[in-house]
Amino acid sequence: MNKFKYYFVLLLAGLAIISCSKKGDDDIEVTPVRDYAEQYKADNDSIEKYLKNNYIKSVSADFDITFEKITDPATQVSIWDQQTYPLQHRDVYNRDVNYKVYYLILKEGAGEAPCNFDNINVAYKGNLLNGTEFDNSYGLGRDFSLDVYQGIIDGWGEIMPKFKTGIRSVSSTDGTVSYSDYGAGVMFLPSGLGYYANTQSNIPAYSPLVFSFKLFGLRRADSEYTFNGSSNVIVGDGVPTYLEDVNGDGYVYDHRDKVRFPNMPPELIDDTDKDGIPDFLDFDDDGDGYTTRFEITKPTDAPVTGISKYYPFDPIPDNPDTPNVDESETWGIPAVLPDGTIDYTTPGRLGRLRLHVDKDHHAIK
Ligand SMILES: [Ca+2]
Ligand SMILES: [Ca+2]
Ligand SMILES: [Ca+2]
Ligand SMILES: [Ca+2]
Repeated sequence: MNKFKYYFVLLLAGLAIISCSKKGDDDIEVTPVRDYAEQYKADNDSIEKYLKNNYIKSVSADFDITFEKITDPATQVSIWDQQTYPLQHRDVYNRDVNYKVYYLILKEGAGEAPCNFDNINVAYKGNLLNGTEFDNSYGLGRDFSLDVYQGIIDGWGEIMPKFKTGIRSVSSTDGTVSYSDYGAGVMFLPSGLGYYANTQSNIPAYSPLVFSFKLFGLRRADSEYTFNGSSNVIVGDGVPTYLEDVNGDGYVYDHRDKVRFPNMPPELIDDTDKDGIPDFLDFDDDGDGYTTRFEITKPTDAPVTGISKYYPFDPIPDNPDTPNVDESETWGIPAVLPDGTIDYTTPGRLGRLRLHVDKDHHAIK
């Protein structure tokens, strides 16, 4: 059986808020879920103890890393103290807990960083703090969405954006895809950013998790969704989610989610028109009554040609496989200049890519 699929099903099951254990046929004991802040204290103690009592035994040329318990402190320097891969941490706000999540950068990566809703291709290995391996993709890249509302644990979306993808190449002889210079690291997740109270195969409830990983590739998400009567359907608005991260911190959050974010710090919110819907889920970011789709649609008289109905956000080069068609779109979405004229032609001009969040745009025109 496909092990990946199996775990994915388990990931999807991770939404229960109570854990039950069966005691006999008609006696079901319901245990209330533990307090997140208290559990975090315990998890952080365990993780820091792990970091101080284990050392990096080896890192292979392709960034397979092994840890082992320190048996000779004279020669084995703890993960905590070693300086080859200085221990990093990131502050994460989740369920009213201010987490400090530790991670190691083995290699940053030469490609692009995903945002925390993008789709990634990643090889990984998961261990408990006692060393037990609970999952392994055996060096193969697997596709995941970092979107927590599609079932993945919160910790992945918080740490993967600190890394960059690799450079993809396709073999001209057999079409094999390979990656070089990919990001590689290790994250040490408290259970509150993992499966928490939900027991998984080989993972007891309330387990901190250690993932070592290699970030190969990514596919950008465009996350706006509509409800079609029975479920949410992702349709996007033409602006990729990572470009809707207005404050540029690499992350977007749905601050309407009061379970995850009961008291969302304002500096984590990307909501241009402050209508309570974050830009990456808002069809009209600037609240001017014109949808983003409309605002980034090329007018028929625009001095641009190309394959798309919409302005691209990154220049699109000509496709060498279709020599008779010019698909290049080098200008991208225009900037509105202070005097009200529209500049289609200067790449990188300040204000570019921001037409859809500029509520004065239509007033100027
Ligand atoms: Ca979007
Ligand atoms: Ca942000
Ligand atoms: Ca909004
Ligand atoms: Ca608008």
